[in-house]
Amino acid sequence: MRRLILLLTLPALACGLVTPAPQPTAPTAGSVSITAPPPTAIPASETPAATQPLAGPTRLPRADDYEWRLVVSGLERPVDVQSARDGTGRLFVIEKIGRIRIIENGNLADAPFLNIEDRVGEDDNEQGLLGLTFHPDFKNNGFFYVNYTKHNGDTVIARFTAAGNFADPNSELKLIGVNQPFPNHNGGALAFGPDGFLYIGLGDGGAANDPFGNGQKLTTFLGKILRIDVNNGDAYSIPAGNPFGDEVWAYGLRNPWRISFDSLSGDLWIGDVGQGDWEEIDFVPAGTAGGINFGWDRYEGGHDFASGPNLQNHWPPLFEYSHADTFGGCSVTGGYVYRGALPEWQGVYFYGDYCTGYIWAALRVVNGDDDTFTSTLFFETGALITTFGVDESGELYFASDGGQVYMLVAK
Ligand SMILES: [Ca+2]
Ligand SMILES: [Ca+2]
Repeated sequence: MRRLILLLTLPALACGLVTPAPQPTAPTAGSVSITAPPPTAIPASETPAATQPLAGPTRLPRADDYEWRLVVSGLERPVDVQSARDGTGRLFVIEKIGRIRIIENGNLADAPFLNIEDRVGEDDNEQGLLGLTFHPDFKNNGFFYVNYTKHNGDTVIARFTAAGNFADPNSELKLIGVNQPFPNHNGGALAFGPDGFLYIGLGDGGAANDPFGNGQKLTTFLGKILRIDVNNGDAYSIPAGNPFGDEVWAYGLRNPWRISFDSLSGDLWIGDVGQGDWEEIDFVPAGTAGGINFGWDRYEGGHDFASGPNLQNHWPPLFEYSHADTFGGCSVTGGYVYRGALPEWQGVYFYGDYCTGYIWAALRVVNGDDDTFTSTLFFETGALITTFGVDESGELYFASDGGQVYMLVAK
């Protein structure tokens, strides 16, 4: 049963212009000047009980007290930042051209962890090595998973095996291949859920207006989130609880550019890139059964898009923002729920926009089954935000298309 969610979306009330040093080289889309008004006053009428395991802060801190600190620069179009959660503290950054680089002790290692440039096609902006995640038992088995497009544009989901700071390109085991009708909307996100299954985000295949209706069509993997069991079967097996008896777990997505699970609650967060008007964040409470219809292309965000009868099973976005909004953007980058060392950020979901460099903080006030979510525009970075990431301590990062990785820190 889905929890009742009380949605309160505030306009941009608390915006901190936080300029990392050195400044990202990527141009800032738009010339919006944001001043920092007083801290957001979240209606804190509900005080979560101390026994609630998810209980966190009931209001956001002051943006001025935080900054995005440069960790490394010089990467070539980084698009994913991941931890192996193996106790080494390493961060792994994907370069779209087909490499994975290691950040260890704050330094970017010269030698790639993985180099598969020979098989990755990235002629189009949305093609390339696009997603990475590590097996929950990576420390013992060395398995990690990637999502990339081949030279012909088709998607591959594959497993590789690592040894130390190196993964043999010949260790590839292909799990799933997906034909791509157009160069764009390839998705890319990979994440292991609290159920131990691998979730795979795939876009609708591309062009515009979902010309083949892939989002709503259950006979294609395009426009879906797949769920597979990589611990059983030949390469993988279909989990018994999958709603349609195959790999498909959810549908109605346009281009889910980043999905993540809250490492404490197990809730699923999705950033689904819109077409011309609306960017959306979807939220699925832990334990929700598969078969969810996120609505594309009948809806873009919460708004009518393609003609046709209303979908009776539409799972609407938790948040959306408009391309027309001064404080909006044009391409959402889904992020993570913060579970690091700073108590004031516990349970806050961060997400951003590639075009404007804005970062929103979504506060969740826990109140039994009636949690309240409030999204507030919080940082103006000036960066082209391609992805967020968390390290094994739960600290938050983002990567810029200009080649940098930044970390959220208290000043
Ligand atoms: Ca495509
Ligand atoms: Ca949707």
